[in-house]
Amino acid sequence: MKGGHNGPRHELPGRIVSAHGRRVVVEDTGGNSHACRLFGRRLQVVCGDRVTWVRADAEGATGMVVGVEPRSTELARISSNGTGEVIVANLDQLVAVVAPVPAADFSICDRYLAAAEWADLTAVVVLNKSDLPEASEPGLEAELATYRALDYPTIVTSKRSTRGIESLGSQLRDRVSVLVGQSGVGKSSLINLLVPGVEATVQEISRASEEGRHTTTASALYHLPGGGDLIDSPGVRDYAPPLPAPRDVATGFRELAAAGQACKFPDCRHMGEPGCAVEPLVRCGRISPRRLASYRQLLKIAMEVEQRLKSTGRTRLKERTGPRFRK
Ligand SMILES: Nc1nc2c(ncn2[C@@H]2O[C@H](COP(=O)(O)OP(=O)(O)O)[C@@H](O)[C@H]2O)c(=O)[nH]1
Ligand SMILES: [Mg+2]
Ligand SMILES: [Zn+2]
Repeated sequence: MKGGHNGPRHELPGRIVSAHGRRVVVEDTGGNSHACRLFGRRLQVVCGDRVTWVRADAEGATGMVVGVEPRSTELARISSNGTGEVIVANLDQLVAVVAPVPAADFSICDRYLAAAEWADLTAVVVLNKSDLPEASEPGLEAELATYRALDYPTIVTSKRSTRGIESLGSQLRDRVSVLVGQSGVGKSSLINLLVPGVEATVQEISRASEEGRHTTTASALYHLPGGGDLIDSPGVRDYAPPLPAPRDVATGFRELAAAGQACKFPDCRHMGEPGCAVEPLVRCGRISPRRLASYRQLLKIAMEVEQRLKSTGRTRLKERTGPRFRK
């Protein structure tokens, strides 16, 4: 008999521990994993989501996710078509990983940190591959010092020498954290050190293509032996978070949010307005010009988004002059 003898199929609580498109792995309350499909086209889940699922034989799966709980937090990005796309749900902490190779892109790091501010996540900066000779370039240390001065914990690590792995471990304890950063910086390698027994796929990259190839598209959640979870996210070439209104973009940058209190105009965008309190602090070295440049890049995107919203808003209004709006 279809449906078995228990009547309606029994809905069970679970958590998404791996997501690759519409193929997901659900962990049940006993810690067992189940390959699942998603029920219906509209259901979308990401790593960290709390879900309800049922046992069901589906193509290559033994379960079906039928519902998703409201999220406490989410980390998202703007996808190539300009819409927001959630990457990870129900996390507390973002760990931005940089390395000397591939060359550290601190503007991406700043974007992740801004995303963490907006999503109410604590944030940490990790410099991995400290064993490489390129790691001792003074420029790198100066950038780390900038983050430290902003009260972001910074941790220097190495997969080779295992330097910093213990302090990274204690920073992660009892929290749900996501590792983010350019492809090839060593996120999966760090997970393999921190979570004994797992084998996160480490991408072997040739020196010739140091940018790292974008091969992983799945994300996965691992349990830390001392408590807490760690989520490996696929590497990115570029990252931009969904942005607030232009006047609020500075809230993603701690030093600009603080300095902005003293600007002459309350809605100052720190773009050369008279009485701006930010620029003098940049000139005297109290605010990093590189951080200001990162802010201005995001501000530019936010302004473009606002422009687009305004123009589509107008079309929407026109479309709405249907019966409901006609006098
Ligand atoms: N020298 C050195 N190489 C590392 C370190 N961590 C990772 N790698 C190498 O960097 C490459 C990319 O690592 P992977 O963990 O896949 O990076 P991911 O793309 O951020 O997940 C691999 O060849 C790793 O062996 C490190 O601390 N030192
Ligand atoms: Mg990886
Ligand atoms: Zn200003």
